[in-house]
Amino acid sequence: MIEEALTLYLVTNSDGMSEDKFLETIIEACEGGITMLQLREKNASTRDFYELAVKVKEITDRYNVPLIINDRVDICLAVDADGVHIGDDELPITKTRELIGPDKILGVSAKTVTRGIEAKFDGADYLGVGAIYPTTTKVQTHLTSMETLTKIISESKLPTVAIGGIKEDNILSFNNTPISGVSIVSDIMQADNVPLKVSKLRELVEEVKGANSYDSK
Ligand code: TZP
Repeated sequence: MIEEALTLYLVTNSDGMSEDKFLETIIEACEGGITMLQLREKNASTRDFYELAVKVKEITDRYNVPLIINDRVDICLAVDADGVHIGDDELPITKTRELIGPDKILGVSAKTVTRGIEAKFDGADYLGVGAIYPTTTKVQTHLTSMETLTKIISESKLPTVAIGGIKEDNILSFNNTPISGVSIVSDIMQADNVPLKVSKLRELVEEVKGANSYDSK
């Protein structure tokens, strides 16, 4: 299930968007074929984050798209989201797993092989690795090479999404890397035609996953 859900994973950014436009973009992304959605609100108050998460969950439930909450275990539990994604500065992985229970999805950001192995051992379901390419989305990150990405996947043996600067025109660069999918913010959130963009991205990432599974046989 997680392997399919990671295929085209939208991470949201509502900066500079009205709420209506934001929700409309999410509806269009679901219609276009995203396979999972992470609600990422770095600057919202707890109440605003919660209220937005309730609205987003109504949409993702309608389209059967799993909803992951960035960082906030409390919001994940409050809206009964499908899971939570944590970075380095959040609660420890084992504590997060303890709080969310065995059934919710736990994603962890990893930039090193050590962190990837730790995440596997401590109960993560998947890894997010990046930024692979330079990104214009506001994040504190540095670049991770394709070589490190490949090593993290082979050593941790966890399903892994690549993130950071991934766009329609560079997805095929993952053709020899056994990723389970890609996480994308701006190429989807800022697209002029969101459903069309998502369906093109989905086609490309399915091609990459198909090529990689063929290679590994
Ligand atoms: N973590 C590493 S890079 C990144 C996050 C959340 C942002 C990726 O955004 P974009 O617009 O897809 O480059």
